[in-house]
Amino acid sequence: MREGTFTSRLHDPRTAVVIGRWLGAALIVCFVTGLYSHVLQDPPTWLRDHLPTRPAGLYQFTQGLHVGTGIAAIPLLGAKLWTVYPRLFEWPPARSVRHALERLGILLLVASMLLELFTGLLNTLQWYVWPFPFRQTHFWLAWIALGGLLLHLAVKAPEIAAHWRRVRPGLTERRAYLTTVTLSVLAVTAVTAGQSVPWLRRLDLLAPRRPDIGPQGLPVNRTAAAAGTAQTPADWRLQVVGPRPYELTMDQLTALEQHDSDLPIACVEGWSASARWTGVRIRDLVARAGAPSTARLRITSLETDGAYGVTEMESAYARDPLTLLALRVNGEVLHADHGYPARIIAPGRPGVLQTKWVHRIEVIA
Ligand SMILES: Nc1nc2c(c(=O)[nH]1)N[C@H]1C(S)=C(S)[C@@H](COP(=O)(O)O)O[C@H]1N2
Ligand SMILES: [Mo]
Repeated sequence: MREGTFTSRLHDPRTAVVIGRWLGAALIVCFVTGLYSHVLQDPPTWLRDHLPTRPAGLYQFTQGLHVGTGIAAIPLLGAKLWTVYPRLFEWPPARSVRHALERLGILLLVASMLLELFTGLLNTLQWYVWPFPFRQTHFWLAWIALGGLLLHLAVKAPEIAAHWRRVRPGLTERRAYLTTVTLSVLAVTAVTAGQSVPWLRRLDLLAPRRPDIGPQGLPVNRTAAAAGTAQTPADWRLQVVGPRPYELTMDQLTALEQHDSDLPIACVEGWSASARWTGVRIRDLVARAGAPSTARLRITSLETDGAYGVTEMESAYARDPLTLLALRVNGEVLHADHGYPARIIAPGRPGVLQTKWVHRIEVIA
């Protein structure tokens, strides 16, 4: 390193450790909640029967944390990089094989972390500027970043241990710097958390959704116009396919026993909103088709070319008394954008699986 180039006393290990702790904590929470979201959307066979349906708002909570910690990690990563960046200009670039590997690890860590936070942020803004599928990319980058992080922690363990405790007197400028970083984290959190925390919604300036704005007071990701489902075919029937298949008209559906469920829609993008849904229990529809309560279901929408037109529902959700084929929301017939004539609403599930414009329910196991 060229001496005297980087004069701030804050390019020091203690500052790096203090910020690293917060960044590390945010990333671990973000990773675990992200993994949870991934598993709910795409459960491996052995986990299918163990997905939790309670508490009903669990996914709303974990996904709120996922997006919240991811957003908080952005200023923290910036602060961390600023603290350590003089070391990125170390000269000569490698003193030994071990040193070269260590630096390669850092490169991988920083690159995967930046990409991961960047793709996540753009996804919350529904801005898909990349040609590759978001979820798989985000998922694999997370593992690469985790590997890089663990390697980094192992390599730096002695230094981390040496600077873990505060030495008095601390640097005044460090305290000022850390206060600034804390305030930035609080600020970005405060102006986005309103997308899922109702009492913060007036501050919700940066997040793309507010939980109370949209038809019937609920946000919409994909409108009926975009999905090509604004006009319901005149001959619409709910088809239920099982051992004893049958069809129901809307009048027949509304004549069945109706139930209320107070459940949130919790979008993977971080926003969530609760509502009172009214409709027929999925388990009643399934039983009527002669299927057992262990049935897994395939739900098909009138929407034919979207990524979420066909979804699968594990048996734990299908037999849950809160899981409905909803016909109404907050006392009104569903708006086209919320899935008229009928939509799925189930406890503890990601929003993408709460299929709208339902026209077929099929027992698949
Ligand atoms: N058929 C269909 N259902 C769908 C979607 C979709 O694109 N097509 N979007 C899902 C997503 S991503 C979310 S978050 C919820 C949003 O429901 P809302 O628009 O009623 O708030 O609907 C889900 N159901
Ligand atoms: Mo969503």
